[in-house]
Amino acid sequence: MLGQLHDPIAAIATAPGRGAVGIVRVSGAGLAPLVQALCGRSLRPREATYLPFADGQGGALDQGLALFFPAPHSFTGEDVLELQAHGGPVLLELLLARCLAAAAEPDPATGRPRLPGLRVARPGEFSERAFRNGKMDLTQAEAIADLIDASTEAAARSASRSLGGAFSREIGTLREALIHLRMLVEATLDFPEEDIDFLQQADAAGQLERLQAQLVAVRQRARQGALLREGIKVVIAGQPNAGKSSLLNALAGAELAIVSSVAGTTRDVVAQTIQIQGVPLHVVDTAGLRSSSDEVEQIGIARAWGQIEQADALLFLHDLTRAGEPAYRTADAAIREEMLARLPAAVPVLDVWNKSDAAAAPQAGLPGEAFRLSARTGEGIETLRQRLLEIAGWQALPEGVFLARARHVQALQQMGEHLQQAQALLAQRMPALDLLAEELRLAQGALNAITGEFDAEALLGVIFSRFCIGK
Ligand SMILES: Nc1nc2c(ncn2[C@@H]2O[C@H](COP(=O)(O)OP(=O)(O)OP(=O)(O)O)[C@@H](O)[C@H]2O)c(=O)[nH]1
Ligand SMILES: [Mg+2]
Repeated sequence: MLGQLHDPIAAIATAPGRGAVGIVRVSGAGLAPLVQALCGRSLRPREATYLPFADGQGGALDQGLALFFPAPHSFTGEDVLELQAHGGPVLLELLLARCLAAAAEPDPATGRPRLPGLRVARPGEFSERAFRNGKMDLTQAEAIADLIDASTEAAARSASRSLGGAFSREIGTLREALIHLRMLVEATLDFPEEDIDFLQQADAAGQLERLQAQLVAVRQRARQGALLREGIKVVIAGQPNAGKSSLLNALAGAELAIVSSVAGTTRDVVAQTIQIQGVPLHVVDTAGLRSSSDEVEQIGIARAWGQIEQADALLFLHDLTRAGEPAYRTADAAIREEMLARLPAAVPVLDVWNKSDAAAAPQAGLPGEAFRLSARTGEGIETLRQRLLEIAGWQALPEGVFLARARHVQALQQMGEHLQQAQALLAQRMPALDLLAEELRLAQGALNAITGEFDAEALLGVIFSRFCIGK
């Protein structure tokens, strides 16, 4: 495995298909002989040189730009060679194959292979090397993938902010505060005669409280970042003919799902991702819920329940024109009961009354604040969009959001839980210092997992060696 980590690697770095330019990239230690073979000359560091790429038989595969980045000043931290050729898939495959062959051939100068072990890179391996060689931390490496995958402008901008290190810096600030606190506690452990007075004098409780407050702010922004990246799933459910498919179409601005006055039109699940202020919402239209003897409709209803159970938010749609019918209200109540039984408590349910255009003014028995709209005329749709954003938990934060992943949010939450435990311990009259130290250590473990820094123990050692408690 270790050998694998250091193997030289090569890959076509540009997207598959045809384009004006295509890039083959090689990373490894000691690329100079390979550069010589492919380019017929040595290259000045970080300067583009226009030249023919040698095919190994005295001819040229293509003409293009060659760039050589000697270690450690490269993306991966190793020697990197970039060949920018014309962007034809066959040509690029040939160029990549030529790199592999030239690497295996003996170097005329030494008689040994030019670059032993050169192989095709696995997905993400260049970034992995950049991470392993300390060129970036994990959040930045992930941000590269997120930037490439970004489906909205807002997501791209915040991925770019994470890549620039905005998220890492926030984590770094938390880490510093935490390490300082750990130093105090561990020092107290090492010098028991100092015990708790020492912690009190150093205001350990105050430090812990401030750290919690900082964490809350970072968590909030990370949650927003994760929302931008992953979005939420909104399932539209309700009785047949309530206008669920019409509402999906209205939200999407396109005729995606079949609409008809026949109750039980929708059988399959129809999903569409829409954006509201850059936040992706995966909206799902489902079959109307009722007891049915139609086999296909039954399958559709079972699928609808499957979707409901996976929803992050539920849009329970009702027909306003039927609000006065007791049987209709009874059926709605039965559906609601089953929804509540099947949904985790945290999933919000938004009641929406559709067909406001066709209904007479205020319906008896409806709560005054009942949310009305018309999928047909579009009345109330904009308000619904805003409501959905609120339900998703989106707040436009003033400092700008950095893109984060669910795993980051979870890690920050874990850290918060350990800090809470630590606070509880510290609040006791005779705190169990070893338990306190352990909770803080676990908190730091959660934090380190975010950036992929596992050297915190070593770091503590360094700090401790210089740490003087004044005696
Ligand atoms: N007046 C009025 N009619 C609407 C509105 N929305 C939907 N309808 C009509 O209501 C009927 C049912 O609409 P759909 O969108 O197919 O309803 P659905 O809830 O998807 O129905 P199923 O797929 O059968 O569960 C159609 O005739 C629509 O034209 C609305 O806002 N106002
Ligand atoms: Mg439908």
